[in-house]
Amino acid sequence: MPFAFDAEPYALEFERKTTALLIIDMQRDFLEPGGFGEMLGNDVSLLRAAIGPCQRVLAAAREAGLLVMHTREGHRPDLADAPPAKLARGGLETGIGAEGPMGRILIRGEPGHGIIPELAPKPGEPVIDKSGKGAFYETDLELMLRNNDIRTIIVCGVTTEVCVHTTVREANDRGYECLVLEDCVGSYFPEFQRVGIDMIKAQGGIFGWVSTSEKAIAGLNRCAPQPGHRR
Ligand code: TIU
Repeated sequence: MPFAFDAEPYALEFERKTTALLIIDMQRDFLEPGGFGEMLGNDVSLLRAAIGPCQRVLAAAREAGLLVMHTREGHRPDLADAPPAKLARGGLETGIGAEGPMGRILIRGEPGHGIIPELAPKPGEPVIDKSGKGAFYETDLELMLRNNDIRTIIVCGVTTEVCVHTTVREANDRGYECLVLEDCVGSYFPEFQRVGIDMIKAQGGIFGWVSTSEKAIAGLNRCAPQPGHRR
């Protein structure tokens, strides 16, 4: 039976079994004081504001039996999957692959590459390692979505205008309906947060839908199955 999320620009119908939660790049190097993001001069508190709402949505999604997936941006230790243009970008003295405050920056297996403990994946929840900003590029995300008959994706994570936007645009072009929760995504730039959210829902929802953690949780609670259910 279809349920609906209260959303902008209009309600988004969904079914529990065809809806997934995707949490993008909530990694220590982007969010924690002393990490790569802060080292670049960013105010990580702007991103950290999304942690509490993300935790509540994650709990509700798990309770409702949704497929929950997490992504991490990062590279192989040998950097063979890192485009030279990405490595050179910004002319950083301490950039991708360099020894940073939490191990080698954006390298898989290093402490800073890990997902923050507040949103740690549970066993059985797929974690998608991506080398790009979009979660579809050179990953098995689409295969897993298809294998699970997913049509609707609830999107949380960082940063709004970079990895969240890129992933939502990729998903939209592939026919998925994305619900972006504005208090569960974050940007180092308040203006980009505001405009990034506006861009998604403009023109009748050109890339998707926008809602809040509270409204999404209300929708998930409405669709929650009886105790003892199996996904
Ligand atoms: N995950 C993600 O958005 N990666 C970035 O590099 N974001 C920035 O805003 N730099």
